[in-house]
Amino acid sequence: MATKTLPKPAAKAPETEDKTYQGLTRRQLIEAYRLMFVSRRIDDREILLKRQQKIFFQISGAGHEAVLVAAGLALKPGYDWFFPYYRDRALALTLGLKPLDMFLQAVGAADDPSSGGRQMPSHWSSRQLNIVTGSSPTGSQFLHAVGCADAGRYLARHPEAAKQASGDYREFKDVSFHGDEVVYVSAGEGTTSQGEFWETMNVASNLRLPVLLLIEDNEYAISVPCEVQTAGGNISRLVASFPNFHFEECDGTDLLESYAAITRAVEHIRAGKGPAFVHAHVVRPYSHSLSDDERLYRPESERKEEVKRDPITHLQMFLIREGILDEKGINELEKQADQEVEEASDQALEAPLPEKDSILRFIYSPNLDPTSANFESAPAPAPAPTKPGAIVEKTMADLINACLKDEMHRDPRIVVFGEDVADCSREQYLKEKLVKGKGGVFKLTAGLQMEFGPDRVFNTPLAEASIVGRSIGMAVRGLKPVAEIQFFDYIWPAMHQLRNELPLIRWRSFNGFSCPAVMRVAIGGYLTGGAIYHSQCGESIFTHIPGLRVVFPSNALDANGLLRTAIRCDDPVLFLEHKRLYRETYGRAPYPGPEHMIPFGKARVAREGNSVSVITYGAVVPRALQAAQRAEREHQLSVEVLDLRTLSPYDWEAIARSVRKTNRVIVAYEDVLSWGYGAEIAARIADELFDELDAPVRRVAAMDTFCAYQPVLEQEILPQVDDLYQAVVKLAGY
Ligand SMILES: Cc1ncc(C[n+]2csc(CCOP(=O)(O)OP(=O)(O)O)c2C)c(N)n1
Repeated sequence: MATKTLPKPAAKAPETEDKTYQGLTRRQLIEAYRLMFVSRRIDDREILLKRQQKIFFQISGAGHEAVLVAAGLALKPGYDWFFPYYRDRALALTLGLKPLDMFLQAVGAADDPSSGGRQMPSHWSSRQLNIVTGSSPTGSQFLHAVGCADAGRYLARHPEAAKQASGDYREFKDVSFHGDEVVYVSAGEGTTSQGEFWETMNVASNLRLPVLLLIEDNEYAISVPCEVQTAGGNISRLVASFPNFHFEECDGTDLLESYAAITRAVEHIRAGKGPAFVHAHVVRPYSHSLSDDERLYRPESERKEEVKRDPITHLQMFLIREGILDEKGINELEKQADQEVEEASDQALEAPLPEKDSILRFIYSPNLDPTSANFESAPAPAPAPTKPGAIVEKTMADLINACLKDEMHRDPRIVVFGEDVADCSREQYLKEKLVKGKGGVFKLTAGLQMEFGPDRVFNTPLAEASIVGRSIGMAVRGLKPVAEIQFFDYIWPAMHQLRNELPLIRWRSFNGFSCPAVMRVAIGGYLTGGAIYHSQCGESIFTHIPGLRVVFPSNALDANGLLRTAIRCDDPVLFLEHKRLYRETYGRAPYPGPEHMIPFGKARVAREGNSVSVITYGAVVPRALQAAQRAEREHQLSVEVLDLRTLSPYDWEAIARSVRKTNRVIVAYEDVLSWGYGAEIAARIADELFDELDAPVRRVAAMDTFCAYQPVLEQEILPQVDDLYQAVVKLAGY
């Protein structure tokens, strides 16, 4: 808590000096009042600055101060973990952020400690205080809190995982845990309408996670009142049947009532009994934000009623009534606070702005470059232990599984989870040898639970957002989640987490936090019957996101080496595994040993040639190779096939080298033609290699429709060997 020279409590008889109120001393109450008052004054000052156009956005914490100071007093900064939302100014102050920190963010200064001028005001972040960088979407923070709590529990059970290690991401991830820490997460009552809230309640309840959910209910979500958001108009009534929770509903404008409620909640959590839910009724005296005018939807009478419930007036009257501060003391305190706020705001207005050349900093790890030679390690095939002397060719599925196994032995921070990834959730069946175990719908994780136990390999509820959201919380905390999305076709419920959270954590916190999680995703078609919802590609949607590495191997050896790089690197990775390639005869390879790594951004020349280049990846690679053979056989054409292997980053040097050699190029991909991954590559070739071209850049891809069930239709829709062959021959003759 911030220390200040506070006005002394008013003189009282000695026995009342020691009196406490719900456990808070008179001195603490004065400090609480000061923090609430400073919080309000920062809002007032920001509003002024916004009107003077010296800052560019304002959202206030007005009316929420009491419950937030109470939460700050009941919890421990730098020990507990915090996933606050934009109204939590008074909490952030109580935990130790300074008014200057807040104004620096409001003006967008280079020294804004939360984001280096990148985020709007009220998006708190502090590595030192364990306040984890927040975003603007409502509710996505809930699942991060779950993941953070998962990680705390895991670390308490596996303390060896916290050890520093060199040579991979662990070198740059300090891990701390205490065993009884609380993970705080908050939101407004409107945000409880989000699915991610319910996913959070479900998991936190079921796993008895140490999460404190604070719902700050000011009855409005911008202009939408709570009875429209919430069936029955009261969220406490709806959630009451979740098991293992401790529930509190309190007047969040009353500091003491709030403190008592939160203290009881925290006791429940620290005792390991499960999560807690505190529903605090607060007020919102300043409209939703400065972009909103609540007079448009709230009558004067309602707003006047609300004024009577102002938490600051409430506490001020209490302090006077109890003889804790007299009017003089209040005036002195407020004067000091005003001065502090004014000085901080003046200082921030003078602060240097971020340099324009800093824009690209911290999109990726500044410490570990996965395109570097550090991530290059040749395969060292070894005879399989079961068949001494014999080098056995393995499928892509085998070698992904082998990589997971080897890496889990090497790094105790790795946890593997998703839908159906465990061998068997009802462990006794495995122990009694009643079942063999499943290990993934494609069996990629088979045997991992049996080898590493259910703490490290487990099934999750059928909820993709929560798989990615929990991964984020775990990775922020220092674990290495290697989660699975069962089918690319069902990645969309997690899109918010994948687009607005996972790849942004480092950039938006100016390297305060990082999130090097790996998401393995089964992708693609050519399945004969896969149809619309088991055949999708869509990689370009993800390569369009800065901060995310996107990998798409075409064969077993590459899958093994690239997955190892993905796991050891310090950035978030989307690892796309083509279902059709999992068990193909094409691209099998011997087990390459436990150290094989391939750097990102290094393409592979799958076939040398000098007539036409086919730039491709994934399941189109074997098809392009077949087309190339036929073109050679029938037309004596020498076709080069370049397998990109990673899509973001991609190997521009290799593309340029190939185009300079052949002067004719096709970009081929399985996804629909228009707006696909090849559009960017084709555009860049046209832009930077125009003088090298003897023919237009061509694309071969799927038809601009969905993948149909009937094989005759599927065959027509997806790009086939014949399409590639025809395109090669035509382009060669151009
Ligand atoms: C996912 C998402 N949808 C919409 C918005 C726009 N928005 C910002 S705040 C807000 C209302 C939130 O209301 P509530 O959760 O009750 O919190 P309050 O602002 O009232 O404290 C909305 C709709 C957003 N930020 N994120």
